[in-house]
Amino acid sequence: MLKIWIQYLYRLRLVTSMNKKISMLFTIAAVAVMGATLFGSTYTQTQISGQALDINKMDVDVLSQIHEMGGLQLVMPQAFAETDCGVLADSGRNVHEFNLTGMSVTLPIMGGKTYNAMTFNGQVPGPTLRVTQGDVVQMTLTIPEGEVTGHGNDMHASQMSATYFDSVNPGETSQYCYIAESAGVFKYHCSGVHLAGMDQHVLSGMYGIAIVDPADGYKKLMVEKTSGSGVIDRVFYDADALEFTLQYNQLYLTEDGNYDAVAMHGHQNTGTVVNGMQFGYVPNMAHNLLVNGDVNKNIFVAQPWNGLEHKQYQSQLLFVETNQHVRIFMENQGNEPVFFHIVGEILDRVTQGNRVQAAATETWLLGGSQNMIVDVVFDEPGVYAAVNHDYAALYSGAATIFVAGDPFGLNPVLVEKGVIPAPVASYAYALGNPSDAVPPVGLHSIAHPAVNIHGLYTDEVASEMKDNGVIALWEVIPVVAEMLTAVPAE
Ligand SMILES: [Cu+2]
Repeated sequence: MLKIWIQYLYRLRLVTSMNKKISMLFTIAAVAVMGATLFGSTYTQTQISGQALDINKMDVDVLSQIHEMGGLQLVMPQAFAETDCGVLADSGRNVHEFNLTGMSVTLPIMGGKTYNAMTFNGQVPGPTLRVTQGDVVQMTLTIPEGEVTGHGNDMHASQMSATYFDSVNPGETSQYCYIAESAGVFKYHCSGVHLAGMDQHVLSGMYGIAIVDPADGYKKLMVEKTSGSGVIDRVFYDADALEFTLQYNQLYLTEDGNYDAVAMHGHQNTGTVVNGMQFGYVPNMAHNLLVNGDVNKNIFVAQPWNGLEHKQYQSQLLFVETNQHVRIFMENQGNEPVFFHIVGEILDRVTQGNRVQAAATETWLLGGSQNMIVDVVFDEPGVYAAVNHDYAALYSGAATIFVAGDPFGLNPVLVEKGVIPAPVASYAYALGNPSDAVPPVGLHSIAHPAVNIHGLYTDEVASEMKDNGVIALWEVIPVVAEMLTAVPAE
């Protein structure tokens, strides 16, 4: 297959420029021969004869390896506008029902205030949809009676006329279906009321992502290492990875928490949010206690969501193991660019759609409504800040803390105090990872050791998660704190 593709590519190039190329080669050869005759020469035979690309002499193995690693394939996805839910439901493909409810709610912002949010299902971002390339998505949008405005829904994973996702009035339900033809991360968002107010609805919270796993799965990850000066020693990681989602956006708000269109048009944001919150993934009191021995001794410069009273909004950290394949699904939902960088790490691979864009790069730029998958391995135990390296964004909320391994040497303490039965490879085994940064399980997911309730959720959403067994850390932390501070029995 690969060979056919190469031959095709070769033929295409050759045929389109055949005549021009041949005459050019003759010219080069003629000049070379003339030069060699006149001056005595160092030209090789190959140079003199102007030998062209020979498919049989190419290192097909190398190309095959590039292909294996997710390298460039010149394959255009077919445009597909199938929307008949009945036909698609009986097509033999897997069908995923994706039910969204448009609702306006009040949600907190940093600093103890609230804002008038617009949401899908009472959470910001909306639920993450995960399907496999070729699956059918059946999207149903319901707007409850009494909702203040109509809403629409545009899923970028679809390829169909915008007329299908026109707005839905309060008290009504609408549905469309499509085949997720292209793999990658894709935004979905409210399209306003016949496009009017789309900016307000999206920037107030009506956005989310669909992850479309490639039909043939994810590729293993190659990280280039050295085993000596000038000696490359590549390391390969299995396609299975611990996965996270990070969605960037901004808030544009008036003093009383309403959408500020003037601020938006002037690109003067109120704050930068990651998964809906400013500084949502920084240490909290439990981390203060574990690391500093005191709930009130802050580890990080800004801990705005610190305190049990914040419940689902209390900031949480992202825990990974060292030497573990980590995959981050990212979307820029906002109006400003994201210069994604992990302080202390290098982005081992950047993929957009299902095509590798870069490897071993320090920062990657995401424009508005653009996505990427970042594969990274944290080599050393430590604390790493994933930031938007636009300083205005970084200092207004776009700093997300990853903790790899056991950088604080807590294992002996946690085991001794009975918090964990045995040493662990990451603190996720003791505290879990925040639910809003954990995507649904896909083709090559490593299961998170535990998940805690964290996110810009209404109390109803948080309570439903609790009923489904997701850990409410605000209830667990006091117990852990007691274990840690208890005086050992005589
Ligand atoms: Cu809307």
